[in-house]
Amino acid sequence: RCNVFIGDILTTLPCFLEQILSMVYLYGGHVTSWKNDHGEELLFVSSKAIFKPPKAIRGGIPICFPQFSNHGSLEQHGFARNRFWSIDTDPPPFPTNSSSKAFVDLILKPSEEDLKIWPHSFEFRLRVTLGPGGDLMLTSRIRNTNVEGKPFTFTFAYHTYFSVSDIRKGCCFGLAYLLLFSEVRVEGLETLDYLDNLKNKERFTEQGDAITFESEASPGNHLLVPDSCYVDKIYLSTPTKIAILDHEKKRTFVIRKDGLPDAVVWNPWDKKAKAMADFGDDEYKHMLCMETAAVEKAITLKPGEEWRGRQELSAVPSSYCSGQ
Ligand code: TA6
Repeated sequence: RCNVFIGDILTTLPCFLEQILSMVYLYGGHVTSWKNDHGEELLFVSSKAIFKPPKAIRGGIPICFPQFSNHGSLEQHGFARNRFWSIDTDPPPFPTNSSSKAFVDLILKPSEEDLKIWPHSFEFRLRVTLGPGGDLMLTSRIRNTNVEGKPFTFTFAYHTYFSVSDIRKGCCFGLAYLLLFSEVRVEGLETLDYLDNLKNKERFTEQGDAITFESEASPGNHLLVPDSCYVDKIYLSTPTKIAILDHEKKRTFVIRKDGLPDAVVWNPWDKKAKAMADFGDDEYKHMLCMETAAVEKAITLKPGEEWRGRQELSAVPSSYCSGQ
């Protein structure tokens, strides 16, 4: 058994929990580290990240809930990543295909404040698991616990920041030839409610079997977008397996997902990087966000219903990446 600090409380836990708890912040239910057998960090966290409210931690795996992006009254990407979660000491049975013992269960419920801005009772249980081969699994279970019979609707993403040696030499497989759903948000003006306002969106299909990067937000910016705009390239109905090839490191990240049909690809590139206080000017070169998400088709839960979204990350030698 090991003594660990959870927040500022000294707690004794089984030692394997200590390893997991060193990777997860209760603030945001936020995974901030995932290392391979050689102790190499596989996730990107900015050197300027802020690990306390009101900013979400810049890097790792922010949880976007109850909304992806910023439409309606909620803050960008919802409030879950800006709240303190608790260790879930009494989770209901977790049907998982992992035999791993190294996991931690976290839980988030809405505060009175949260209910004022999003009037829905929920239980959000997150299990972070380190698999026997070093794979990292996140499984979210979101249950509608409204007693007055109200359903609720949400969108969701695991906003994962992968560490890459050089964004200009990396590429993604498994996304091309898919319908691309580009949401153009014009800053300063009224934000487009992109879920209901499809006419403002462009849909087109990527060409080629791999996606490379040469500018902000995404591969091959097809939209002539003024700097004042955000562009999120949201890939719809993507395969359950996506690969990111890092040429220099001879490494491939493999992302497997369930319940998360969409994928968002993002890199701020140079101008936006300079404009972000919690991001180093040159750090954009060494990170790529590949976000497994449920965005285009929002999820509706009736009272008592539960939704599950799972992503499993592994890092394998590059021979894997022949675009399989
Ligand atoms: O990655 C998708 C995205 O919506 C980008 O447009 C960018 O805004 C990014 O999320 C980061 O958002 P954040 O609120 O964490 O600065």
